[in-house]
Amino acid sequence: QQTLLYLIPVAYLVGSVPFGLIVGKMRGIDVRTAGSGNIGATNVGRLLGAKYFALVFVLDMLKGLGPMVAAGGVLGFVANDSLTYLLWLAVGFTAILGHMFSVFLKFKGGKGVATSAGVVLGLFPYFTLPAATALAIWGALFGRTKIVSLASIAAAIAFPLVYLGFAIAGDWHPFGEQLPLLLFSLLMAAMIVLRHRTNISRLRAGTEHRFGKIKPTTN
Ligand code: NKO
Repeated sequence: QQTLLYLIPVAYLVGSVPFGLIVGKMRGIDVRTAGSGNIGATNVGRLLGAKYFALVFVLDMLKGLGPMVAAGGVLGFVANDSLTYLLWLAVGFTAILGHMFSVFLKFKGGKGVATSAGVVLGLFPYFTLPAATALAIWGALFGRTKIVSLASIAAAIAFPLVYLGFAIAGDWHPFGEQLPLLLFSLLMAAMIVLRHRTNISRLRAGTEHRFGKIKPTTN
């Protein structure tokens, strides 16, 4: 447990590494002042091409997966009580916070979709159904609309709802891992949706970017 406490600030630092910005700079652009102005995989891909989307997505995802697997390894991938689960989840949560409020970017940052996906992957086999559902919704919405933000927001909202649905329909035992996992999923979803505020305004105004097209608006 104590080791997990030490991992929390480490996860924050790892999450803070702005891979989208770094990759953009290596190609001579500041992604914060082009496209949507976001440092995420979507904006880098929008500006530099699909290969760069994949690269930044994987790197940002590893920022979530890495700390989760490290913390899981410390525990032997089994936690015996809610507090230990909370500490384990806190490691992933701080990685996401690092990405969103980076210490290297004056506490600005990304929207947390890829890093959250990494944290969720690191919790396998927990969240298998919510993750599969979120992924399916993401794919279906992106396929139909080509709007990444819309797909991300819908996937993020579906994630805790599916978890809650299955927890209640199945065997609800809040004193093990389920309550920590539910709280974590709700918090993560709320943060992702909040970080998409400017996207939501653009969606409502009908001016949101579709993948492949660049409009010269920032934020
Ligand atoms: O530039 O504001 P923008 O249009 O870039 O970007 C909006 C976008 C920001 O997010 C990203 C990361 C790209 C992630 C693509 C992820 C594809 C698969 C993940 C689906 C599962 C999501 C689950 C969420 C929480 C569990 O949105």
